[in-house]
Amino acid sequence: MSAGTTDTHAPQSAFLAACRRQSVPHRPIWIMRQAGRYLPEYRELRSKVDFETLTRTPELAAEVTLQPLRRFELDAAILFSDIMTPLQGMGVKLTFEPAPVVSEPIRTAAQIAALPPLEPARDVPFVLETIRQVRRGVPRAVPLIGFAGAPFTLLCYLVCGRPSKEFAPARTFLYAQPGDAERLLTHLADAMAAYLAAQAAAGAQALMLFESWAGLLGVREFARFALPAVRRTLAALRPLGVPLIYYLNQGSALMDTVAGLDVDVVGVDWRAPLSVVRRVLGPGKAVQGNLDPAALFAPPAELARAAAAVLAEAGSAPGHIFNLGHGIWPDTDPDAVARLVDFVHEHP
Ligand code: 1CP
Repeated sequence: MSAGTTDTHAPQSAFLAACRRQSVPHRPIWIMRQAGRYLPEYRELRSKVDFETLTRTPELAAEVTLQPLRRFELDAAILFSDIMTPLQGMGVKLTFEPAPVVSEPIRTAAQIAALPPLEPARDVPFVLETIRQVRRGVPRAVPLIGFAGAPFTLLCYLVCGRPSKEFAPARTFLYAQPGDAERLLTHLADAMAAYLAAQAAAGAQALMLFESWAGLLGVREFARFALPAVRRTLAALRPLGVPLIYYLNQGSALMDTVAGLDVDVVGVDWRAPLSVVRRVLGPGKAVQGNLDPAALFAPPAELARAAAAVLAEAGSAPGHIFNLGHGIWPDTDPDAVARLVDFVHEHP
């Protein structure tokens, strides 16, 4: 049985209970990038409308948010948007090709000082309206996750201008202009706090920060730059009372560094077993993850074995939300997702 099938109170959902480390009737599961190109119904819509228009048209963004929930008994919805969308709201010129490309990378003290604060109701009203529409249309009272990019991950795109394997300009920026880096991170931390608070006010029931490029940094640089900025965002959001999730990609070496963060859930990639992650984080944190997206390409019995291994490593203590370790790949077979969701629900 999925969360909310028999009751309409999302606060009693398995997902929200697991965020709070309460016991659950079944293990909740949702999938990073669950709305997207692996779904034929998304591709169909996307063939007529470009990505940016999708995200800026509340009816369409709400429709895409809901598409995976109609197919699968997922335990949470995630807003269909992008981590770069609020930066566009702050006047940063960027295009999606399909990955985000910033036409004038931000690298100077003057550019940083000129960045305006984000005023969500004025700058990204369509995101807030999408949230309101999703909340009205969501089936089975599934809770909605709002999200933002974590400050350092946003800095990577702003400083480099485009995605890259090494994000060399962003990393050299930290060493060459540490004061500018700290000012940019502080600005982004405040902007994302305002953005996420507005999402919660519009109806988002959990808030997630994506640190997709955590793995670029050594522990020392992470602790000096990325961590204080995340802490600043989280501190501003804590009084709201909604569960807070911090996802780190390639963050295995950073687990003891994030263990002290005031966050409800730490999301992780597949590289370290959840048993190790939970031991390092301690009993005060829930964990989210961490099946390798590649496992969805295995024959059903192998996929089941891989999912069972994740469940076993997570253990039976409350506070595990099943997810992939990173976003689902576009060429994934939706039937594999259906099998995974059913398997996780059948193995509490
Ligand atoms: O062609 C298209 O349809 C555009 C592809 C696309 C999509 C579907 C982009 C461009 N963004 C998105 C949606 C999106 N992005 C969502 C909502 C979908 C869902 O989860 O159901 C979310 C949560 C994001 C978040 C996001 N965007 C992250 C963090 C998560 C992660 O994967 O690490 C990051 C790093 C981005 C940047 C981005 N935007 C788009 C792409 C292709 C990328 C990745 C670029 C890169 O690899 O650097």
